[in-house]
Amino acid sequence: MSSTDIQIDEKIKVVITEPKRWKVILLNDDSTPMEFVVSLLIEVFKHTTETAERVMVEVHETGSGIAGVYSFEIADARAVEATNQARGKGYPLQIKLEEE
Ligand code: TYC
Repeated sequence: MSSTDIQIDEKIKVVITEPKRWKVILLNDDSTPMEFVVSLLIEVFKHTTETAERVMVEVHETGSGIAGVYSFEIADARAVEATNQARGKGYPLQIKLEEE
């Protein structure tokens, strides 16, 4: 090493964290039709008829239920799509996102 060379002693710390996951939660109301909620769960949240009916009944009986758990981008996009479809039909369905 000549007198002008410099030596760099560098340590790089790599920190990997799991991306956060978000629950899409359906809230109960008195007027959104049960069949419509089931169809949203199938079409937007990719449920089977059986699991869609189970989630819908859970929301109807307890006040809320989880439609799915996703990255923020997917949770937000599905919640917006479901809300838009409900508003398009004049239903008051409420959907919220909650960090897992
Ligand atoms: N409670 C509604 C009814 O009796 C059905 C319903 C289920 C509404 C789930 C909203 O997120 C909901 N028609």
